[in-house]
Amino acid sequence: MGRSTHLFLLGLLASASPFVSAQSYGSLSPASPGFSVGSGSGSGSGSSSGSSGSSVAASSSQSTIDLAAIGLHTLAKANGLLFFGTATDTNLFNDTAYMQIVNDRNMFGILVPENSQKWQPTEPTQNDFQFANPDRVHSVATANQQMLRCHTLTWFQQLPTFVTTTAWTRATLTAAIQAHIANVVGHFRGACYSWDVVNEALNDNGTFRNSVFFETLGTDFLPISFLAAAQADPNARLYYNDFNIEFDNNKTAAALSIVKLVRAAGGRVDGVGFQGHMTTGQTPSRAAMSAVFRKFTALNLEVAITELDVRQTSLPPTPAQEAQQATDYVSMVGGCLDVEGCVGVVTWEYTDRYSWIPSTFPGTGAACLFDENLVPKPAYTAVASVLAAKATGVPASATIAGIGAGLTGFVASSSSSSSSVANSNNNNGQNVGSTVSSGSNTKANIPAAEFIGNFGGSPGLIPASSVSATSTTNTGSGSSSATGSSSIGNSNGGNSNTGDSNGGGSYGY
Ligand code: 9MR
Repeated sequence: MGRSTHLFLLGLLASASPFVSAQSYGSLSPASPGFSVGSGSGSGSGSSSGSSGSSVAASSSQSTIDLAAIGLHTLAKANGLLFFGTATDTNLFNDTAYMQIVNDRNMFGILVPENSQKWQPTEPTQNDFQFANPDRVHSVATANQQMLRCHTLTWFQQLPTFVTTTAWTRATLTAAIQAHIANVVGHFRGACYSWDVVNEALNDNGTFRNSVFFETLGTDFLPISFLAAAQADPNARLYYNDFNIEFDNNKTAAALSIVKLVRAAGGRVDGVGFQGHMTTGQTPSRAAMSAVFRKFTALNLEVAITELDVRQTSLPPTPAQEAQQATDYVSMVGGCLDVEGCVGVVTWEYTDRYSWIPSTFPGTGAACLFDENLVPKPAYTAVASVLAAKATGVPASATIAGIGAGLTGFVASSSSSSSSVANSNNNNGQNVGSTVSSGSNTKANIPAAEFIGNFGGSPGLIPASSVSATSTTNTGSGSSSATGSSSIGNSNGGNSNTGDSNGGGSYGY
């Protein structure tokens, strides 16, 4: 029996309400053809356009499903995943349209500070710790009842000058790592679902990267870091996180060796993060991806996709390129869905407006699920669709019109002009305004009851029963992450400097 999907769906049935309350975003609506997904129960369902704040009635056994309204996190939860999330940071918090989507826990159930928890911003000079910015990210997550993935501790980039210039000995660098981790992890104790303890320790050929850590300590910097993190927060899941380990190559094998190495030294590693910085047309198949994940879960590890984006190699993308991107996103997310022990997916910014890709790889980009106008792309619909299909158990027999081959799980039919009315309430007590989605909608047959009620509860909290059987000793730890029970305050200045002063690093992906 896979995950807790069936129990979860039973729970949804039990809490069913007569309405599917949908929300949407102004920027999502008319400009996103094929976006809303309605059921085969007839065009009347949910088509009362223009009535502000109304709900979409489930008038028969099936109802209109708006994949934007349901949101990726809610769909992921329906599959037994713990989260679908995004990176974000304080330098973007004054973009209200952008934040409206970040703040939607149906869309994103976990946030990751894109830069502000890194070593340079948190300890710019030795023993001087600065937490105002990451505290603000945590406060936003707490207010939204979202979890927090914490990122990152021992990494060769975004280091303060004192780390890169001090003439370290083994003893002094060990002490510096331990002090950094004790303070940073200690500050966020109880707030983090997981920590990326060591990030990107490997070269692409699988050898160790020549960082100040490796040069001074050899591989000992790995167990030193994991032991310090375990001591500072016994309940946070501790991850090794890297890119280009998705292809089952030497680097993949080296990542597995890192887990064994740390454990042999008495350290605790709970998970491996697959960053998932992919390129269109160069992404493993869903089956290949799940096979790689299983190599890790076989070691009693959880895995997650931690920084997903799929970049286009030429811009602007053609419809064919967008279809390829949709397929690639589905390979990644589907690969996770197919593996018990893959706990969730995080995108590295959800919109092209703020993606790191174009400045690092000029001429490439358009890598996110939403474009720079915050309009969801075919890749969004594809990911939402594959999550919906898996959750409902609809036979994987059809493709979604307009998105391309490779998407299964729906009985697709096109409808020319149906529109869905979005509710003005995001089920978190927050008024998010009402919009009307219209245009050429893709239709799908989705049993309504399996989604009804999914808006209730606390998607940002981790029920102990949802924690994968393959994860290690920390069951239930995440439940404290969204409750705001830690000592982290909410009063920070408006400083928008996330410490992102070291960008455009010298390594490639
Ligand atoms: O997205 C981050 C970007 O804003 C920073 O300039 C960059 C600095 O190196 O780091 C980016 O995030 C990286 C993440 O922390 C680790 N994996 C690779 C990500 C993209 O470079």
